[in-house]
Amino acid sequence: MAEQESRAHINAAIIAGVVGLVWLIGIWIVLVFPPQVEAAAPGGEQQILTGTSINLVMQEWGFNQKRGAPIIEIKAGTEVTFTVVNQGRNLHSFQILTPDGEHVAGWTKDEVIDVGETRTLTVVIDEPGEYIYICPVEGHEDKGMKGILRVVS
Ligand SMILES: [Cu+2]
Repeated sequence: MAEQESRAHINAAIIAGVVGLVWLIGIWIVLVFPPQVEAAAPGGEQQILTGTSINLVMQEWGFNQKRGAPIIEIKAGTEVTFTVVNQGRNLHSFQILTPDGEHVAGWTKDEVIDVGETRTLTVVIDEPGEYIYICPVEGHEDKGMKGILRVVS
């Protein structure tokens, strides 16, 4: 009788152990191979946004995608409005810089966009060239919140 009981306990412990192990393996798989909720574009090509009205969704750690950012192509001397929404869990911000890192437009890391907040930024860039846009919050650029802004004549 006592032997049967302890056997039942051992079986319960083994089942609990197996269930726990399956959970851990599942969590490990999700962490190591995160599901691609929003791929950059079908076929993995770099997405390109154009026009005078550019919509950007910020999240960890990218613009409009899980990691990285689309290429934005706008016309020199033309008014372009960026609508930026923070759909992440962290504070983010949005800034346009020259290739040398000089501020062109947007907000600093101290002028963060709250979670759930939407902001618009209207710019006219006269000088054609390859600019960048980033989230200037500490470390976010390195995590993927950085994209190319092409200004074409
Ligand atoms: Cu950010």
